[in-house]
Amino acid sequence: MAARSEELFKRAVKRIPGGVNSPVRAYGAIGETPRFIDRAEGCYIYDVDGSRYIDYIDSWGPMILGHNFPLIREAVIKACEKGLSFGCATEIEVEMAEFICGHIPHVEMIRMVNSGTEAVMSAIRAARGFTGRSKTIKFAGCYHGHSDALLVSAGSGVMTSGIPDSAGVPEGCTKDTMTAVYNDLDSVRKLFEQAPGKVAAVIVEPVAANMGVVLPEKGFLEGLRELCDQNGALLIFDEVITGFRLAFGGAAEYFHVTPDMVTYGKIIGAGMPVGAYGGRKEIMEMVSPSGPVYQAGTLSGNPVAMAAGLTQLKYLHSHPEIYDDLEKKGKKLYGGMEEILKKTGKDYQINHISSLGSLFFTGQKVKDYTSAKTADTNAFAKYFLGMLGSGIHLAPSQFEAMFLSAAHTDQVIEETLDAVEKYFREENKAFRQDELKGHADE
Ligand code: HOZ
Repeated sequence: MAARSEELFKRAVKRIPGGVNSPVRAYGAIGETPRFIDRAEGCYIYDVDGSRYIDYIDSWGPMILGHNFPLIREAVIKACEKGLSFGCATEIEVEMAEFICGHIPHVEMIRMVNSGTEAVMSAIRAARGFTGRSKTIKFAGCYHGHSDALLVSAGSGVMTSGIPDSAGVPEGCTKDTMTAVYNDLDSVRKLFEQAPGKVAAVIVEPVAANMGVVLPEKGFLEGLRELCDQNGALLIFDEVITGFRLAFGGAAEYFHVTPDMVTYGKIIGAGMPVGAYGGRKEIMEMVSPSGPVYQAGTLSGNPVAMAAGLTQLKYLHSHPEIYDDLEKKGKKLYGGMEEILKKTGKDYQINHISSLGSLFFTGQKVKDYTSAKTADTNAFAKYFLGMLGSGIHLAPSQFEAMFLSAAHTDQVIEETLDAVEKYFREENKAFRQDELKGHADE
């Protein structure tokens, strides 16, 4: 069934570490061959063996309008006709910055980079430059890309890699990173007390989506805002996943909490390799060449990527109904999954908000890294394969999110729910049969 993918994977492992260019793609947590993708359209993705799947990865977030959205494709083709990269200033970079700053009140200035990793790394450097302090507080299970200082108790692929933190990161690089517990303000307070006057910034995924989806409890983000103000530290929202997805103004708008700085990733490139960091003018003016914090990049603000990203942002801004639609679709999908779990007697957890959701194979409420880790990853792997067999393409890890797009129709969501129900009914049957067999063997 996946002969061509298998063949490609055999070739890939000989030349690419683990056969992939980003670990989570390798299906390591699933024990299967990754499907190699040929193309995608709307809510569907097609592999090289000709199988079609309903896609819930959405390129890890940016495909809010669905894959290969015609307007974005046309903008990219038009931009390509003028040349792919100049390494010089362009008009579209100015338009992009003006558009974002004109519509997101807490972003007064913004700098384009090429990925979320780069955005976060640079934002923290700017925060350090601005405050003259060196320490950062992050949260266990939050993932902010793979820069040295932030690969501490990280989420995403690190959670399934079997190693607590990455090799190759010298102690010196992480000595200024302090780790707090998500949804636990006391843990943050204690860290501030341990290092008075030394914390430059608190960085948080306002909705954690790299240990599975974990929602901020009431008062958590507001409490972080207060603690940062009391301690003279900056609050950075990593909105690589939530930016322009939960609301046009991201989680900051959704929860009415204003960060000092924000980081964006792939979403602002509509899937092209883009990231950005921005915030208050006085902070951003610290960045070179207007200030002493150095940060640079030949491909930053690349005209093709800007054309894709700006087209998506403009479309989202002029179609605010998309956000209500995503809320409704989220309720239908994740609410439907909750009903199925109740019916089939499964005590699993579904965390969800708007288009983002996760099914955790645990009976415990998932509110932080420790509770997320109680999930049964073998049960997830079985479920993943069952869903793949029914034509549903999920992220191949218990600790990643499901992403809905505007292209997922009600009918497609119903098909997905049918597949979920079928899986759990069959799994219950198999379980009962094993039980009966167990008794017969006694
Ligand atoms: N959790 C990552 C996205 N935020 C998964 C994608 C990747 O690392 O390739």
